[in-house]
This record gives sequence, C-alpha cells and structure tokens, in this order.
Amino acid sequence: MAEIKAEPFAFPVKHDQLALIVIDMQRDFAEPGGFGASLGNDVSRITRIVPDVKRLIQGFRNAGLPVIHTMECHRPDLSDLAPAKRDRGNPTLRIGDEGPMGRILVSGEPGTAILPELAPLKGEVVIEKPGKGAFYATELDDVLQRKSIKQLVFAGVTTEVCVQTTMREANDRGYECLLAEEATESYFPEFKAAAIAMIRAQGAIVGWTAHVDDILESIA
Ligand code: C5J
Repeated sequence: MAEIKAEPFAFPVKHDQLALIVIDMQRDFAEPGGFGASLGNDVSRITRIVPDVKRLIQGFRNAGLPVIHTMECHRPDLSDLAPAKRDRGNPTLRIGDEGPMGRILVSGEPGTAILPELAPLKGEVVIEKPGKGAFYATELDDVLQRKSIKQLVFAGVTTEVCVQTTMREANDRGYECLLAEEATESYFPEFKAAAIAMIRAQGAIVGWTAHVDDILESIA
C-alpha cells in the first residue's frame, strides 16, 4: 500500500480517493483592512505560507486530483449570520460592515475573495461557508460523496479555528484527514503548534500531519 511519511505514523494513501481542501485563503484574513486585521492580528503571518499552499495546489492539479476551496462568508442580507457571531468581541469592524476592501466577510465583496495567487481554476469547487467548519450548512459532504473522496489533505487558515474545526467535522464523518504543516498558519504560532500536536495525538485521534514535500512526492 502507498504511504505518505506523516506523524504520528505513515498515512495510508489511496490516490483515487484523495482531495485537497484549501481553507479560507481569503484577502479578509491575509490583508490589512480585512477581518483578521480588524481583530488586531498580524496578518503578515498568513501571507508567508502562500508559496507552500500554491505548490501543494499545483501538485494536486498536476496529478489530476480534486482541489476544493472554501471561503468563510455570509449572504449580503446577513440572514446566515448569527448575532452571537457578529456581536462577539470588540473588533474595529464587524462582519457585514463596510471596510477598505468592501463589506467584511460578505459574499461577492473584494475582501472576501481568495488571494489572487491561489485563485480557484474554472471547474474547481468553491464552498462558501457561514461557519468555522466547512461542513456546517454547506454542500461539502455531498460534493465529496459524489466524487467518491474519502481522504482529505488540508491547507489554509487559521490552523486552530477553521482548519481544525473542519478536520474534526470530517473525521467524525469518516474521512481520513492529513494536515500539510507548512501550508497552514495561525496568527498565534503557539496555537498552530498546539493544534498540530492535538490533531495527531493519541494515535491520530483527529488525523495525521505531514510536510508538503512528502505529500507532493507521493502524488507526483
Ligand atoms: C477565523 C478562519 N479565524 N478561517 N476564520 O475566524 O479560521
């Protein structure tokens, strides 16, 4: 059986059941004036992983394997935005407010778009999600089942929020999950490290983690 070098042990890869999920590589999390910055975060940490995310995406495209993108965003009328989410904390701009890149985390606004370097190709699935997890209130599970996908490689941001939440949701639904370590990032380095440790602890209780080079070697 083919394997990807991973932690806490080798990932038994089935290439015909494998897809890449790129979580929320949006301007709103990576650029000044967006949602991440409105919460007081150093967004430059996010842009630093773009080259690794890009080569992972390219590797999947070259191998003819599915690449699925997600975007955290809400309908323009905010009917899918719970007050508990909008009113939380003390950001300079709240979801739905008008910022320098348009309305914060609203579908179709410039700031909500995926970073141009990582833009989806025509035909790639893009899931718009109102929650932190990509399965909540979306068609993701149906899409994966239609494509007979059972193994997911994860990239994107932030590691301990939307990436980890989606991995946990996927794990509960029976998908085998592998996190690409250099292709994910947090505003808090200690949270990234903790999320990686939690995911692969106790015999891969949520999933595996691996280096981008080892994933790419396996699908080349
Ligand atoms: C956050 C995300 N951190 N994509 N969203 O609010 O992780």
